[in-house]
Amino acid sequence: MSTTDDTAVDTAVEELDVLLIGAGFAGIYQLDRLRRLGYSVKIYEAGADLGGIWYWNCYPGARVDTEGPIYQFSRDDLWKDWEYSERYPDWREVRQYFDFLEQKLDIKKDVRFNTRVTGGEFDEERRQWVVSTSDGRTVRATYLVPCVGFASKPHVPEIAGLDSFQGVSHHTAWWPQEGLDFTGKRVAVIGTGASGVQVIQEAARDAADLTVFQRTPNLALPMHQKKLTPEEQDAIKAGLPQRFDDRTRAFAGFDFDFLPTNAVDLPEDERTAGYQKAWDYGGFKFWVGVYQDTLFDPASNDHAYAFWRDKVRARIHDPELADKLAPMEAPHPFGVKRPSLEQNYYDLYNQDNVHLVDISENPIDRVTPTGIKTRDGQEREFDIIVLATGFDSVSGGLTQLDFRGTDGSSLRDKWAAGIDAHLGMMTAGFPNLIFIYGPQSPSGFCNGPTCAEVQGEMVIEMLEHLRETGKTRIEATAEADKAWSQHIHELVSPTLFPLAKSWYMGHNIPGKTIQSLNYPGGLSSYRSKYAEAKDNGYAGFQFA
Ligand code: N01
Repeated sequence: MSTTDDTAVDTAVEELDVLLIGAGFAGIYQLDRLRRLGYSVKIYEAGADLGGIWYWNCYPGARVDTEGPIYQFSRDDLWKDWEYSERYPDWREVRQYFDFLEQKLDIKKDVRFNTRVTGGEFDEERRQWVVSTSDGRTVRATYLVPCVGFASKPHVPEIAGLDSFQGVSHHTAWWPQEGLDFTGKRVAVIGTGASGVQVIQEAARDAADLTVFQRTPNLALPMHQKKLTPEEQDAIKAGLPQRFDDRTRAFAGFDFDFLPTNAVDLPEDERTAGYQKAWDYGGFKFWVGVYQDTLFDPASNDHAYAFWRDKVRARIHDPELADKLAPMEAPHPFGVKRPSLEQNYYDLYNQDNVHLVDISENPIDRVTPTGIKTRDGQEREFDIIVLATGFDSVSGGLTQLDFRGTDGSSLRDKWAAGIDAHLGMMTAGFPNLIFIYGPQSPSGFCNGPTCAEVQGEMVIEMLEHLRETGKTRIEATAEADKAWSQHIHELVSPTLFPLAKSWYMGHNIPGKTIQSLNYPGGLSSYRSKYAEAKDNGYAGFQFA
């Protein structure tokens, strides 16, 4: 092709039925389904490969906190030919799964990589989103479906002097694709969320010296990681159809749910036996697979915390360290800030090369060219600073894009004082903009592949409904948005979630409105609410 032809192709305005943003689980699911249904559809993806979050989060130790077998699509032609080698696969193996998806589904031919969507406005006359990209492209699409996940806007806190550091510093979600070796280095990790715990486990093994800057202890749970034997793989395969079915109903999109019993109603030995069983199973079973009153009743929650604390403290030799990592008094109710899964997280603090700085008592004063200085005047020197400081979660991936609605104002401005989004899928003033994993949907409370399918099917049904009825415009009503927010408020109010400062409620971003960013009623209830709206002619949506 000649240079002239290339230019002609590059500057042409692409017109699509559906533009998807992001080539993670949700985007890939939509692309495959919509293509088969005859829609003209493409994914625009900022990264250079498939994987979404797994493209960006390639920090040492990055690993799925969901059991591998249910961290995949449930379609027969996909799961029958795939298996992860470990119970909880790492990022490399998840990337191999995306390569497998490519072989099976031929996705990449309809993905424009290295293309970051920057914003878009709705052209009312032509009923199209006019979307722009950072490389100056314009694309028109009748429907715009961001599949940007709940963690696509990394959060770097304002720490004085951060730019002056002369060593190497990366946020976990902007990790260099070529990797970074901790061997023999002096490493600092700021943050002890899921990313922090994972990177700390690697750095403790490889670094000459590791210092963890902890503001809030992570109430992490045992992963019970293992390599899967061929016999175990066979047994897993035999049980998968049932597990896929179960995951569409369980609270968090896993294949287990809360026990239908209140911890407070049980005699102590029975209650403890229940905790022990969940603990021995491993993973999130001790969280969203224990007693149903755990996240509601402070007395029940205290029992869970005490069980967790005693298990963890037994692994830490130094009592002062134990008080920091697993205090006698819970730092916040158990399970209302996301617990991580850990392998040797508490044991590693017994190593001589690992140090903990409690920045709730002794905050970071500033980063210097050679290290980190704390309020007490002490300066520690580092070669590498890892920012495991999280994300502007759930809504940030959308509000960082400059979407302009029918009155010209931005989604960011509309949601500045609080998010209202009917079914967590659409919001008034922004017709034909439909979110997957959006705020006020199960989003960060839902296993990714489960919601890519469950919510993905809802979007497809809506698009099919539009096509069948000859309509080309759908918009949530302002009343439905408000009613949905009210519903979420009523669901979250009796829980213990508002008692912790977490990204679930928007606490981690200075100035963000405090509200439940995820739908807190569980996936089953969410599906019922959607079905109710659908059965009532898509109540809360206007069509034209
Ligand atoms: O982020 P986080 P994350 N000064 O917000 C601290 C998913 N995920 O990237 O707790 C000092 O949880 C902050 O302290 P505090 C998963 O859903 C999944 O770890 O606010 N510290 C906290 O310790 C997860 O929940 C997987 O007091 C500051 C940490 O930084 C979500 O992504 C892997 C600070 C941030 O923790 C986010 O996890 C990784 C400041 N100014 C992530 N600001 C897998 O399943 C923040 N912190 C594989």
